Amino acid sequence: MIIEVNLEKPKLINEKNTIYAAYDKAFYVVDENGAYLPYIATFFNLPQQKNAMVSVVKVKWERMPVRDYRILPKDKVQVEPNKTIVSSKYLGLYRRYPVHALKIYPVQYDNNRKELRWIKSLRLEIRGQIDNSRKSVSPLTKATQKFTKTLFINQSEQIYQLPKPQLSTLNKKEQFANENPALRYSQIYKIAVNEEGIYKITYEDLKDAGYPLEFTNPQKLRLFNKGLEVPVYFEGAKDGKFDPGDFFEFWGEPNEKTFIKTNPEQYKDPFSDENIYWLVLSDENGRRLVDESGGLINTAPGTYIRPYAFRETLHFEKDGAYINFGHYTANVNNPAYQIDHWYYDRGIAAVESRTYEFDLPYPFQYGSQVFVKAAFRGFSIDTKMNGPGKGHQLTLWLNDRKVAEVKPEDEWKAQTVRFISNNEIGGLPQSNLEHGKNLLRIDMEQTGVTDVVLLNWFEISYLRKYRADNDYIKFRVQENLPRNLTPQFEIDGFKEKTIQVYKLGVSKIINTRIDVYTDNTDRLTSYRISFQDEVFDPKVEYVALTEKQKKKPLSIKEYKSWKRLLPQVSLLDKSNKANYLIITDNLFYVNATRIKLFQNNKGFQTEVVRVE
Ligand SMILES: [Ca+2]
Ligand SMILES: [Ca+2]
Repeated sequence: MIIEVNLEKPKLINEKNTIYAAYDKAFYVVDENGAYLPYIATFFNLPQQKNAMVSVVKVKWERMPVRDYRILPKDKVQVEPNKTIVSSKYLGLYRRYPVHALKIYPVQYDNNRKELRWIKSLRLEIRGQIDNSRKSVSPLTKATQKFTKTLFINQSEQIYQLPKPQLSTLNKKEQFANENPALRYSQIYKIAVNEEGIYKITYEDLKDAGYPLEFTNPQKLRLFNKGLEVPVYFEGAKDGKFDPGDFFEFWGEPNEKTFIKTNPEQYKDPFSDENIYWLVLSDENGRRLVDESGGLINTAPGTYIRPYAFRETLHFEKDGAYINFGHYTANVNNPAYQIDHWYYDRGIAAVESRTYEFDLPYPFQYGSQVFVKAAFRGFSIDTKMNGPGKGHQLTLWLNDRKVAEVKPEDEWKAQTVRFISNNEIGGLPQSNLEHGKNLLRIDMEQTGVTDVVLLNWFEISYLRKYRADNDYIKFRVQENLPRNLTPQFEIDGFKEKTIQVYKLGVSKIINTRIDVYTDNTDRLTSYRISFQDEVFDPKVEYVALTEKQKKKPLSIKEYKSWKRLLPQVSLLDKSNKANYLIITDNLFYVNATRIKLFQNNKGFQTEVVRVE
């Protein structure tokens, strides 16, 4: 492979009364005479996994006199005796492309003559041998072309990759166990959300975020979250172009329950509620929500059944006060993710009764199906409560119905977690719930001791009517429906008629019926959506909402590799080690790279990482 390099005259930077040569994106070395010189690093692709031979075929120098060039004292820095003007090294594989680094040292300084010479043009020959590789399948897709073009200096018809590795699925899984699969693709953008809902991303949204839509075949777009592909609903992808009017939708959730398996009180994520959905461009088609007909087909009596209520579980949690637990060593020694530090308030202290208001939508009126679960942590550490048969005391009430009670003899001690529920006792009556405002009350009656507890969160599980609240409802099929009948969902309560239904992870339901309906019991007149679906899996969830209730993400941003000059190096790559890590804002990046050079010269391998 022959490479022609043409270089511009280097910029001369005057700093602290010395001058040094500079190129954009250059790195720096110090030569054996102490001259501070730029070099350029780039990558090429060759079908071999060992170092290649690079030789200079032709070089044309230019010279200019420079006084006061930056010469560093040799005893203070690590010099690189470097007689060559080019060097190359095999770095490793990126995907299946062998990546070789090419370094060009285009500037030399002669301190006796006070003369700088620089390479104006250079012809290189790179020789390798064909290993076990093959040329990329041609023609390359636009996305791959764009990616190889940015990474390698090769012409695009000269890109080689290794054959697909013959790994078993298990091995492959092990190899990438901790890797974010989204980073294997190109055009990586991060969509941040912190609320549950249907998100709609339009042409304009992506254009505003700088997404290169003109190169994008929407069929090849894929969305990943926490290592798994998320199916999206796409409108306008058939023509292979992402143009105005096109959009996609997906079900988004906040980042939560990260530690709930090991620490059941940690419902929220202790570090961030922002969840990242990775939008990438792939060579393969992405997962899609399909259109599924929900037409009212079974109309004869005795063929369909209308479910009237489903089980809804709502989580209530407020970060009202941060509690340190500073004086209790067992808690101080726990890492932050093992113990929730955020509570409703600074605690409920005996003798006291405190009430917490919360909103519930449309409870069904009949039966005894209401279950409450609340997470508390003790706060007071009164030594009088250390003995046997002593502990915190509280009674939990829902709208003046007793849920459960903890007695001192239950020995709930000091600052430990306690879950309180009526799951074992039996459900409270549905008629005890109101649509809208409801009350959870905590009574603490213990006297003669200091008894303080903290409310972390509570959950109400109840039967809910199929009625939208604020033009939105997430629902599922009613429990224990007869299996020989087709469920016909009828959901009213909508103020607008632009109602759409999604079967989460599966489909968007079309051919639904939307009409104006007046409820027999409460005479509410509203828009109603009806559809039939043969699903009896009680875990399948649906969302029905109006167009206005679709959400927009917090942000859409291009993903920037932590190591921007070597984007092909994964964070988990073993070659990524450093003795000294500088984490900085973009603002200080240039100065930080100078510290990096200084530390490198002292023998510490140093990395600079920019925060976003
Ligand atoms: Ca289109
Ligand atoms: Ca909390």
